[in-house]
Amino acid sequence: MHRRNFVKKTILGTMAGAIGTEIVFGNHILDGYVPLGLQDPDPFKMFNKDPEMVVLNDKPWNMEARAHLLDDKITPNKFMFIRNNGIIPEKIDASSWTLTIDGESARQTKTYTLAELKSKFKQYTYQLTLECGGNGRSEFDPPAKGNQWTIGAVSCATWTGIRLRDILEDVGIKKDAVYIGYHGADIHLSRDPLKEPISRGAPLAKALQDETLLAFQMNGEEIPLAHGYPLRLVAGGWPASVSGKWVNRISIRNKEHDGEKMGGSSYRVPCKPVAPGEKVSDGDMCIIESMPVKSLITYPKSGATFPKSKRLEIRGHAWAGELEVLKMEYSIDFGATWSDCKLEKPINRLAWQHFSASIPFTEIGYYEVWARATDSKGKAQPMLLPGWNPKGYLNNACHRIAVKVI
Ligand SMILES: Nc1nc2c(c(=O)[nH]1)N[C@H]1C(S)=C(S)[C@@H](COP(=O)(O)O)O[C@H]1N2
Ligand SMILES: [Mo]
Repeated sequence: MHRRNFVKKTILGTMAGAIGTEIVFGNHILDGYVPLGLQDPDPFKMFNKDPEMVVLNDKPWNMEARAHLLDDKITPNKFMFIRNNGIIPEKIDASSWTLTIDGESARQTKTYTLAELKSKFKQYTYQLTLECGGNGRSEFDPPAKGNQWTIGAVSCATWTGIRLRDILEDVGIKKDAVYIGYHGADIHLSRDPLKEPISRGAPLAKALQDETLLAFQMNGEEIPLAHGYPLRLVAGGWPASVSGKWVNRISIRNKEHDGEKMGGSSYRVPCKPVAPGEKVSDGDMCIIESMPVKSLITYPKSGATFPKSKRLEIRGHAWAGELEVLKMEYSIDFGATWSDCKLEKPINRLAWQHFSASIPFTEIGYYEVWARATDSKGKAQPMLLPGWNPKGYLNNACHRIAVKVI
C-alpha cells in the first residue's frame, strides 16, 4: 500500500508536468487511466513540425507539406512529410543498435554496431530527393484508397552516411545476387511481432549506386525519430518506400525481394496503360522504379495578389527520378504558350533542382501560373492527370498556383 501510493504520486507529478498544471483531484484517478489532456499528443510538437503541415492520418502517423512550405533549397525537418506504414519504434537505443547483412546471396552473415559503421567506412553527404510513390493520389478519379496526398509528400534533405555498396562489399556479394531487401524496427499496426509493416528493396544495381546511403545524419544532425533514427536507407529518385527507416537488417537476395509491400499491387502500376477504373490482375502490375519528372512552385503561395506595375517572381524545385531536369517552363495562359524559367544544375545526382522566373503581366485579373519540367530524355510533365492506376501512384501533373493582378 505504501509503495503503491509512492508510485502513484510520482506518476501524478509526471502527468501534471506534461499537462502543464496541477491535476486537481488527481488522487481519485484510477490506476491505468490516462487523463484526456494527455491522450491527444500534439503531433506538430511531437515531431517538431510546422503547424501549417497537414496531418492525413494518426494511426499510423502521416503528414504532408503544402507547396509554399517547401520553399527552402534543402528541406528542414519541420517541413518534411512523414509517411509511416506502421508504428514508430517505441524504444531505440542507438548505443546497442546493430545492422545485420544476410541473405542467400551474402557470402556471410555479418553484424555491425553503429560505431563500427561510422568508423570503418568512409562517409559521404548528398542532397537526395525522396518522394512518396503515392504523392498526388488525391486527384485520381475513380479515387484510389490510401493516404490522400496532394503535392506535399516530397522532400530534399542533406543525408550523411556510408555507401550501402561499401558495406555490401565488406560482407561479400555472391555472383547470383540480384536484389536487396531492408527490414526495419517499426511495429506492425496489429502489434503482431511476427508481422512487418513494410520491407521493400531495390535491384542490386540501384543498391550499388554511389548515392545510395545508409544514413545516420539528416541536415547535419541525428536523423529525427520519425524519419528513421538512428539508421536509414536513402535511395533518392525512387519511390521513397525503398528508403527503409529504422533499418536493422539488409538481405542480399538471389531473387526479387519478397518482403511486405513488394508484391500484389503495392508500389506497382499497370505494366501497360489501362482505362480509369479498369481491374488489373497482380500479374500485370510492374514495380515502380525511377520516379517521373515533376516540379513544384514554392513561391509565391497560391492565391497571391500583386500590382500590375511589378513583375511576379516565382521559384520552385524540379526533379526527375534517376534523370536530370533539362528544361523548366511556365505558362500563364493555361498551357497555350510556355516560356523558359531559369534552371539550376543539381548539386549532385538525385538532388532536386531550383528554378525561377520573372513574369510580366499586362492586364489586371485572375491568372494561373503553371510549371512544367522536362527530363533529359525529353519527357515532360503532363498538364493534367497522367495515366490512371488502381493505387493512385505517380501523379506528376503540372503544379499550378492562382494569382490576382490588381
Ligand atoms: N521502416 C519503414 N521504412 C519506411 C516506411 C515505413 O513505414 N517503415 N515508409 C516508407 C515510405 S512509403 C515512404 S514514402 C518513406 C517516407 O519517409 P519519411 O517519413 O522520412 O518522409 O519512408 C519509407 N520507409
Ligand atoms: Mo511512400
